[in-house]
Amino acid sequence: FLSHPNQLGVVAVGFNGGQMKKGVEAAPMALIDAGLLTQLRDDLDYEIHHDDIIHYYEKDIPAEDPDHRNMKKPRAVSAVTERLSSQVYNYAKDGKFVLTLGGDHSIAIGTISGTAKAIRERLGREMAVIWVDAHADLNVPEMSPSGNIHGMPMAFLTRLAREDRPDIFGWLKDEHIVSTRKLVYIGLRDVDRGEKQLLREHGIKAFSMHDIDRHGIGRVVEMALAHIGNDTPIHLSFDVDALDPQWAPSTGTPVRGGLTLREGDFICECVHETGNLVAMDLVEVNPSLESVGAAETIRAGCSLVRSALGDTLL
Ligand code: HAR
Ligand code: MN
Ligand code: MN
Ligand code: MN
Repeated sequence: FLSHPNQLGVVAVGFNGGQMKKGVEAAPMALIDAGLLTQLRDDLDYEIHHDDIIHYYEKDIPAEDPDHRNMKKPRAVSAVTERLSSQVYNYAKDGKFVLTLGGDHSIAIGTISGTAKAIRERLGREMAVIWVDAHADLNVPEMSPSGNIHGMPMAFLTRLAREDRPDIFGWLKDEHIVSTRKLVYIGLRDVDRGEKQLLREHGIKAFSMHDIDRHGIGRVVEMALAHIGNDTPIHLSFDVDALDPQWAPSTGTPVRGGLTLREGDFICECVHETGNLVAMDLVEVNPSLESVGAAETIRAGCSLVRSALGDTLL
């Protein structure tokens, strides 16, 4: 589905407004300083298109941003993701692979809407999303226990949550939306009550850690890809907290009992092997948390991205 499979558009998003902990905005810098883009260029032969800017979107962030429908910083997240959506769209509409380095997971509202729109225009097709995470990030604002928007992106992207105000996600149009039938979760283990109900009601495909223990990661990835179908463009949104804190301790909401780094890499490798991957997000690396584990978390993040881009396969 990529007209230029060797061309990589990179967006570095230093945004933390979808949750309350400082530090996640430093992740893109840390990942790039660790050599990620150099590795992709020199070892994997990608031609990198990057403005060499870490975007903090200061000018887009409003001074006044009171809560709305239980959402914290709704205008900031909306403005940043609206901008990000068009950055991602611009790469994807040219047929480049788009890699976005977050930032907290609220930025997926921007990345996924941008790829979905480009894929619709360019190929006339609906895209699928593989969401690898300890969390479902499917909360409708009113049912969110925290009000943090990084726990809500998939609700807005599927229209389970909707808001018409143009400054609070009203800019999301039909062309940005993903069908609940084309969404697959892997790695879930901390899902809120209301989210479980939505997963059931809408028959959303979800593989929890329990499923991975039961069937093994190989069978789970096979089932996830079978659900999507073998002729569908895929956007992979990888929250580093899907990994067990043993491999990725430096993240805002760690949950024990997660994926090994090898299982995370394996998911990425299998998605790469489909040949259908058109975009990837890596989010929620927070180098300021668990200072001992920061370097390890960053290395894990680099490994996941390299795996999704075809390293580690012979
Ligand atoms: N479900 C909880 C909430 O809505 C926690 C979600 C957040 N954590 C994340 N997202 N890192 O994956 O607040
Ligand atoms: Mn997440
Ligand atoms: Mn998470
Ligand atoms: Mn919880």
